[in-house]
Amino acid sequence: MCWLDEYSTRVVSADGTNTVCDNGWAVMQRRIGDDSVNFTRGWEQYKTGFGNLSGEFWWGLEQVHQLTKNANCMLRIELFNTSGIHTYALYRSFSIGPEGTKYKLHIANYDTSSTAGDAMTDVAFKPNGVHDKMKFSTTDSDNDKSRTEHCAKRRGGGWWFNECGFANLNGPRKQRRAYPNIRWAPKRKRTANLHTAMKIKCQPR
Ligand SMILES: [Ca+2]
Repeated sequence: MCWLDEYSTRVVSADGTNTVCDNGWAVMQRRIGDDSVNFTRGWEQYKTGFGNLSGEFWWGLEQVHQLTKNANCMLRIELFNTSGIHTYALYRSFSIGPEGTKYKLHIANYDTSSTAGDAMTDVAFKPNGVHDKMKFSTTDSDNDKSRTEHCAKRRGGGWWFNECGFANLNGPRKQRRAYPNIRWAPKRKRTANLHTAMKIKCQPR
């Protein structure tokens, strides 16, 4: 564990909350496959964070907003799937808006050398290949684009759901056949994942 300031010239967050740093990357989400933490939670918990920094955790939407609001940031997603394969997806542009926007996601510039495929910004698979500009939804706050579904309630977890979408890294580990719920499905190709991490690196503008 370390203070983000050691690695970044940007402020940590309004209340100074710290998170894990991994070679200069601030870890905003981590699941290590031990099922120790339930990721299906309400808005306040996703806002402020939950879990255990030495194991599975969600840092908090407010902290991520504070970190990314005045900086140029990248998001690196790391996956370890049920086939035993490690992959990653790098987005060279990442930030989230304030709570008033429901922590609206801004994600772009997928690095094509990434190995996991693009499950967040692929316009060839509109709408659900695109999570950019989506609002965050939780079981008690439906801000997704589906008029018929409450994606967070139906699929579990909390995410920037579309209708509902190709990615849901906070979904429950328990898999239904149709929807592996720790989900990363570029080009509709579903993978079920055991371990995940979401890491941010920022530079001042
Ligand atoms: Ca809905």
